[in-house]
Amino acid sequence: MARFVLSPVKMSIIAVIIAAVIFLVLRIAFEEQVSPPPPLPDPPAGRTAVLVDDLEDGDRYNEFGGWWFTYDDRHYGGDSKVSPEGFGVFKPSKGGSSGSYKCARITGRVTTTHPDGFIGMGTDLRKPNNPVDIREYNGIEFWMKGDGKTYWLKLRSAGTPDYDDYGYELVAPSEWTRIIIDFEDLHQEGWGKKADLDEVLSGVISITWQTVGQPHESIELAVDCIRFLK
Ligand SMILES: [Ca+2]
Ligand SMILES: [Ca+2]
Repeated sequence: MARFVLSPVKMSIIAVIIAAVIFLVLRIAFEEQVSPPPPLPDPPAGRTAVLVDDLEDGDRYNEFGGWWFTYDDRHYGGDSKVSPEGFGVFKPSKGGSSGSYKCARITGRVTTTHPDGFIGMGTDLRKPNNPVDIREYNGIEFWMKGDGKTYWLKLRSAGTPDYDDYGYELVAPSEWTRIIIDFEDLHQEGWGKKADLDEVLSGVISITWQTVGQPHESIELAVDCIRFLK
């Protein structure tokens, strides 16, 4: 009777394959949610909400079809650093508002190498640099949680080509907090050319959340359940 003997090399290969399979199975098991996320909260009284993204599908696209991204000042001569970094690599983080499972989250640091150092994250409404008319809405709502530092919510728009975007400054609370901002309360920082709000809303490219001031040794900001309001 022929004996079936494996060489040490073959045994090593089989061991590696088994380890890889166990790793994949464990990874899938731990990523799987126990139950579906709770339904989204009701919109503010008397208003209608249109979802931009609740991040629960775990991908890097929002419901309008645009991409999530992060950014920092390293393309502009600085050395501030955001994590996760870059365009096209975004993944939702664990934990979310209203008992949900996922959110958009960045950490990092802001240095003074760039005179206006910054890091941030955002989501394009369509393909990159493809403006969308959002004049049918009159506000934006999202949940926010962070480090108590101040951030700009900005609407990047074709109407503000000099980047003096319409936005709103807010402090990131330590617990998930609902934020409602009416578009009429948005304003420019004021260093650029004055732009017409209606024109800005007619060509919005992305929604971004960006640090204010510098330096910041550590940054931590999460947002979730982003919706336009009517
Ligand atoms: Ca998504
Ligand atoms: Ca969520």
